[in-house]
Amino acid sequence: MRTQVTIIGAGPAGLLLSHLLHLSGIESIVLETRSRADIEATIRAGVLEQGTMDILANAGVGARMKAEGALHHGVELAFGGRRHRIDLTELTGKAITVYPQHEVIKDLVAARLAAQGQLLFEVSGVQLQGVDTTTPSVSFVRAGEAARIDADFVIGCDGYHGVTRPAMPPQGREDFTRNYGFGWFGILVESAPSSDELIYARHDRGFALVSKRTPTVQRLYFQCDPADHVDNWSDDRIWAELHARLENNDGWRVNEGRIFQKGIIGMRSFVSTPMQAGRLFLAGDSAHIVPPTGAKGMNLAVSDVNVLAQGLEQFYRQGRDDRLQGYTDAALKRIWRAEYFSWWMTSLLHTFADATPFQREMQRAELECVVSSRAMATALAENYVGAF
Ligand code: RFL
Ligand code: PHB
Repeated sequence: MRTQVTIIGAGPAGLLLSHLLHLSGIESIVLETRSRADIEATIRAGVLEQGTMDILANAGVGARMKAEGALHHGVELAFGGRRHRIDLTELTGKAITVYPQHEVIKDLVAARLAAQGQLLFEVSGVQLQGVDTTTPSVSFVRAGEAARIDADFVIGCDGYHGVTRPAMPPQGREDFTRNYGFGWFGILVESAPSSDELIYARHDRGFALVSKRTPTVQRLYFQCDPADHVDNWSDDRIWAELHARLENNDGWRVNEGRIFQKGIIGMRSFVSTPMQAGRLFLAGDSAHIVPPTGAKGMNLAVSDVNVLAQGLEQFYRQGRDDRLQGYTDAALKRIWRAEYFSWWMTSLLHTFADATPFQREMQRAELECVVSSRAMATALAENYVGAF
């Protein structure tokens, strides 16, 4: 097989890149280890920045997002028994949309298939060859048969645990990592949302987050030990923990309901540079990870491939590669900003096992500053909506 661009991974980055390239008349093939049903059912992110919505809408995949996504004009910070609203729209003129990542995936898969796009699901043994040449290839196994795709470019959109980052030439690579030593316990709950807006809560027992998916499904998280196991948490224990962390003095309580999904994720910050080596590029989680407190991961994946698609379009239309050569620098500006904000939100809202009493007071004082100073609230709001 031959194509112009081989894309490894059918997450938001890989699917959107394939679609953007198609709109520019560039052919691609997407390779994915999991099944279509599996990628369309995996529960992950929920918050889309305005810029992400614009990119999806301009690519013709925004109709359901606009109809079914929930526009949010503010978020709440809760601590010391009180809730404080940050008015995103008043402070920045922008808003965010809560629309689940797996719905974005469904919309992108449908768009690719409607345009006869080639998505190869359930492949295994993906390996890269000739990444230092102008004719890189990818070999894999599909339905028990060995296959190979030759292309002009290979793009790694295969997430943090993928095969493309390890295939980057080691010379000159620099990785930046921070592990936080805690995780998030996430649940899906059958019940009406407890709050119209997201609530980020800091409590001495640990962080908690109230979000939602649909008018009948809530998404809730609480800080936990990343090595803990979901089986250690009965429904009663989960509700007791959430009520304790979300306690407040105005009588508001989180709505209980049937818990139909439980999972634990670790929290880390990670950036791997450069994001290009010859004809091999990385985009999305394959190159960088943020802790979910800033709700930035999927938004970064979308902005990476938006930059990359423009570079590939310039290459094929004008025979120039200066945009492609500038990809790492252009993408990293936004990535480091999101890394900073995600680290800051995480530091502000979680409990740290090694924090001294002094550090705990600094955290409390900083939260007070954020909710009482318009300047600090504006800085949070600008970063949260992605106005940078
Ligand atoms: P993905 O989504 O991980 O997709 C990678 C795909 O590649 C496949 N793959 C391979 N395919 C072929 N060959 C191989 N060798 C392969 N190895 C892997 C995988 O099966 C998969 O389908 O990466 P991508 O496209 O870069 O997208 C990144 C986002 O998924 C991620 O950043 C977000 O989910 C992060 N995130 C959030 N982001 C936001 O913008 N807003 C949020 O509110 C938000 N909340 C979250 C989050 C992530 C979370 N978890 C579960 C980590 C909340 C949570 C709980
Ligand atoms: C979610 O709804 O899954 C969600 C919302 C905000 C975050 C992280 C996750 O910061």
